[in-house]
Amino acid sequence: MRIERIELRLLRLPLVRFFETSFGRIHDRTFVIVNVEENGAVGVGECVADASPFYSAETTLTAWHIIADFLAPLVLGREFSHPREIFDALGLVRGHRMAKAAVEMAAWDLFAKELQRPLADVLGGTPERIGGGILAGVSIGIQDSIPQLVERVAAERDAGYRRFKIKIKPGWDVDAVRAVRGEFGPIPLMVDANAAYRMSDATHLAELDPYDLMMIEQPLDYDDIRNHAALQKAIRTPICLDESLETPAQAEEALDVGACRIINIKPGRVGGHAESIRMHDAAMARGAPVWHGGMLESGIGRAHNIHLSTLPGFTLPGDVAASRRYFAPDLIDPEIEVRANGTIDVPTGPGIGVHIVEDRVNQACVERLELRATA
Ligand code: OSB
Ligand code: MG
Repeated sequence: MRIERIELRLLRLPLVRFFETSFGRIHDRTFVIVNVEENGAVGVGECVADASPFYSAETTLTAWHIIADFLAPLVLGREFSHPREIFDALGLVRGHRMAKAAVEMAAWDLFAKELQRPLADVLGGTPERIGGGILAGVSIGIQDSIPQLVERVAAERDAGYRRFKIKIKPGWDVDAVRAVRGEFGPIPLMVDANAAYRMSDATHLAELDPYDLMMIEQPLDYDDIRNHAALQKAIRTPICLDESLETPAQAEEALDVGACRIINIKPGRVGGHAESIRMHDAAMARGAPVWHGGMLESGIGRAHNIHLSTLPGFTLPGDVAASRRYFAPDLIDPEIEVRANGTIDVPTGPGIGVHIVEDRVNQACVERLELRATA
């Protein structure tokens, strides 16, 4: 594989519904789509960085800058025998894993398309083992009132989802969980704090223990493994880390010191598919369950996530849901849908296996950049 041309497009798309976490409410997504090309074949990736550096230090515009000025020159015109070589080829650049992931994942799609094989196969996943469908869950943002939250959970349950994650923050936690448990009984339920608590909140967080949550995701700061280990000793609810785990080594450390019992993998956060596979393998070797996170991706990033979710360690339902929860219309046609049994079919065509509606991408595009290998 030799990438001859890279095209970056900066897109802006309104969300179907606002999304609120402990760090704020958003109404739209601004993100970068990366095309990598060889002999007319095109691979595509989506950068998960957000307009603001709140979930992570990277932003849409830092990713654009890093890809255009540093990553593209490291891959253009160079011969790779496999896309798993790409991440290491970008090693000169420190950090910026979201930018790296967008390029690396596009290269996996290109490679799988050239082989005429579904991406899941090339990643080492086994869609057959899971009946051709991955387990889909939903992430439900902070709402304006508890009755609105209950209404949202009911709507998602009726749409087929079998696992519900609700966002929490101080002032919107125990009461919200109690209300959802009271209304829906023993549904698979979990919470995500997006780093909104301090260690001094430990006794308050222990009040969640009686509600049998599958896990609490990222209760403390992104760079605080030590206190997550202390908190896990003080609460019964299993801790899952998201923001804290950017590298496979960080996941190993977190599991080994007891800072978490469950791992959330987002290829966008960790630097792409190869690093995700390494993190997945490290968790499996330690017997820790893994699930696939989401970053409000369009159908392009979503399709990548579905393929990666077919690896055997992804035993818990992910935040990988249907297109219609996010964008109307999505950038792909047909859209990704959830079945009544709460699963999402893995596309069977070459690469990510979804049809991208170029007109829609171009309509949402606010900036474009073309980069070529210097012959
Ligand atoms: O913490 O998992 C998170 C969205 C944006 C940034 C961070 C997170 C999320 C989600 C949404 O929870 C998951 C999704 O539905 O894509
Ligand atoms: Mg999270």
